[in-house]
Amino acid sequence: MKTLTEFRAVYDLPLPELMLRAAEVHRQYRNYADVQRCALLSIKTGGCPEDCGYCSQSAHYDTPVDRHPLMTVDAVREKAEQAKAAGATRFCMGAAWRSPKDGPEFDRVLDMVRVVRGLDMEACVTLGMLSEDQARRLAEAGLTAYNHNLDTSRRFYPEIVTTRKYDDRLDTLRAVSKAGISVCCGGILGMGETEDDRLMMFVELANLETPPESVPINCLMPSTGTPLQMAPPVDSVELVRLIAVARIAFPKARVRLSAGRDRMSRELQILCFLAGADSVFFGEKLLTAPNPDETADANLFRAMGLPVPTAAGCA
Ligand code: SAM
Ligand code: DTB
Ligand code: SF4
Repeated sequence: MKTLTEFRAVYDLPLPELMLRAAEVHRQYRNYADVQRCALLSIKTGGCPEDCGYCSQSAHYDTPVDRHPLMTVDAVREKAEQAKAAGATRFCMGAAWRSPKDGPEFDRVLDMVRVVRGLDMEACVTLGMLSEDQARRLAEAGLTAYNHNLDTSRRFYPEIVTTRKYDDRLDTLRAVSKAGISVCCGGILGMGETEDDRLMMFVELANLETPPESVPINCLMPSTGTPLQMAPPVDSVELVRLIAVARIAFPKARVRLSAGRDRMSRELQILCFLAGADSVFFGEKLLTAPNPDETADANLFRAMGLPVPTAAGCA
């Protein structure tokens, strides 16, 4: 599938047919019992020069988020060790930068990547726009994946972000692929976009030279002070349909049920896994916004009959 017409035809299938098709792909290419748990850490918080209308960390908006400079490598090591002990197999680090500046701070991030890889976890970072040289240095440090979301369709993008262009995002994705790093790229639902906008984002992803290794699907976490603070929640069936289409379009990818789980029922999350999602962020906080706690996730995994995450690993 490469065109909007093809994506839309699948998206509009009767829901049981769509779910069954996604399940067939899921069974063929992935293991339903392997739901990856990723830990997320904000290594540099707030004060970002970009004006992304959804983001609590943009300096353009007056939000309740406190600014924090780049963490030390030792502090990150401690968090990564805790995450590993709690059963994470991937450790994702996010920085509120437009793009990283070469120098001591970027070198520190390279050290953080080496620390996470040294703990035998996958390492992912999201630092904004990268040069080819920065991507190469991250690859040399052992980075597994780079998260850089297209967020929405090309046509809707300027309604949400004006301080950079859609093509800037695509340039970074190309630099990341060229350096041999896996691409983690997806978007946000619930920003006022249409269902076609969401599918057009998938068309962009499907037409990349290398398809993404992982596709995060975030539901907007509305943050006080941002232009999208009053946005209504995403329709549940639209979310499930989109996840099923992601599974069919990107059969080998991790489809990540990312931000927004704290507002979803257990049943909706289970529907998302049945539609093909196979990864979550766990822990009470995403970067700045809340996420379900350990008990809620233990209940969720128990209800599905999957290994339950505990502080000592998996039971
Ligand atoms: N500054 C870097 C960038 O934008 O590429 C990295 C950090 S940024 C916070 C990472 C991603 O988080 C964004 O691309 C966006 O998709 C997601 N995100 C940010 N705020 C969000 C929100 N309020 N709700 C859902 N997803 C959000
Ligand atoms: C992604 O797609 N979702 C994560 C991760 N990549 C970096 C971030 C979600 C952020 C949710 C809002 C917040 O915590 O501020
Ligand atoms: Fe900055 Fe990233 Fe937030 Fe945009 S999404 S304001 S680039 S931290």
